[in-house]
Amino acid sequence: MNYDKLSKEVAYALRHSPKDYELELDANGWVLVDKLLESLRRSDKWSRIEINDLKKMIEKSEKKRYEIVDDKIRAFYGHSIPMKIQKKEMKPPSTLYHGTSRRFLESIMKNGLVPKTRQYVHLSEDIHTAILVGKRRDTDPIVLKINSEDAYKNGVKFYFAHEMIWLADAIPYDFISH
Ligand code: HQG
Repeated sequence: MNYDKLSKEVAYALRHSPKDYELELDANGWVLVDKLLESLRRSDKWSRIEINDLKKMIEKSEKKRYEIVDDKIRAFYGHSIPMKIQKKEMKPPSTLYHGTSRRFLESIMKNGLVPKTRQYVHLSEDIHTAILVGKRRDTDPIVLKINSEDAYKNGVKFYFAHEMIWLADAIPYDFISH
């Protein structure tokens, strides 16, 4: 089984187009694993898919994108559906990082970091992850340093996705350096 392809398809189902898969996410983004499997099986590609394939997909991935707990599965981050997924508001580490394309810098300096098509701005705890995120769009990305301690003190809300990824509604440029 091609787990990368499966992961991409699951991203569509759990982050972007649950309706196309006849799925309804709950307030925290969870769906029943059985419902997801049922829906994936309608496509020839995944006609024999089982829960163990989803578990292997999660295990083999270099990125922590999904979790299965009991009979449910969810994406940790990345949602673009209109219904905003509720994330746990939390005090962030004092510094976070965001890797992005150099060509976006001018606009970010003017408007701060905004979620664009997703529900939240995505931030990393470590520089290495930020570089990988930035490299998706720029061979030589820029890593922005977020003074999350000051931002938090000044009322910017942060949300926990998982140990390495934090989310925020928007980050004004006052709290960003590069
Ligand atoms: C940029 C992937 C101009 C922002 C990744 C980013 C991550 C602005 C792009 C996760 C801007 C949005 C999320 C402004 C923000 N002006 N550009 N004011 N504010 N931007 O893909 O953070 O592999 O929605 O810098 O690895 O790149 O799918 O966000 O470049 O973890 O699991 O607008 O998605 O994870 O792009 O990536 P995205 P992102 P997966």
